[in-house]
Amino acid sequence: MPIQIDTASYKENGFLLTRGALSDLDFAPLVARFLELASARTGETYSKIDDPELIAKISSDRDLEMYLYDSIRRYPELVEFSLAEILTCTISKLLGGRDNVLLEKIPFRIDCPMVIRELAVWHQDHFYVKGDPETVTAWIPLQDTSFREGCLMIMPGSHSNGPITHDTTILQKKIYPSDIFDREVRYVEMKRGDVLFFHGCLLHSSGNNISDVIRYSVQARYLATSHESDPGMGKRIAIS
Ligand SMILES: O=C(O)CCC(=O)C(=O)O
Repeated sequence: MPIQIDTASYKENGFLLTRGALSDLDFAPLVARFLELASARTGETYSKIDDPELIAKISSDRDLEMYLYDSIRRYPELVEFSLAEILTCTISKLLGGRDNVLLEKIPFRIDCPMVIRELAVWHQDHFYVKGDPETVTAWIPLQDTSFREGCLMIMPGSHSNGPITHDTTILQKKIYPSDIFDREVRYVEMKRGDVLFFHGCLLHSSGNNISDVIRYSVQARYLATSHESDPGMGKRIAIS
């Protein structure tokens, strides 16, 4: 079934939620790499990312969690996953042209149950990602992510004010804008295969993972080739 891409809604609301965009085949190489890394590091064999033993192992071993977070980026699967045709085609429509790049730095978040250490409090990506405010983030969960798993929260339409001041520090290193909390909040519950695209100035926040599974997610970022990006986001990978 072709995916509807409502660019007018994206412009107005600052986000687009595409249901069922990715299939198991899209996820398979990335998941296989993750399981291979986890198995090699622990000496155990895992065949799925929601294996309760794997969840327990990662949740109790911060070094393992950080190792997996860092290591997965050294392999090609994360970039290849982020170049899936459905993602790049949607990006072309949202950015209004085919000449776009993917930024090399692609976080693969591992949010363990009941851990808030890495919570991304309310922010605009532009504050951290810098570069062009029209940069689009594709937020992609690797499992169904409802309220319990800590689905992303967004403030629809909040991109329209452009970049705003982030003035308050919390959790040692996270900074949020303190005068935004009179806005409407939407919890974006997603199924595996859904993709949430959002504008660099859309206010959003992690939810708390109060489930008993790990909330794995990928954040890939794209922008027009003619627009600038911050060197901290790594190389610019042309989208063909
Ligand atoms: O996945 C999350 O919880 C937060 C991700 C995020 O804020 C981002 O990608 O900018």
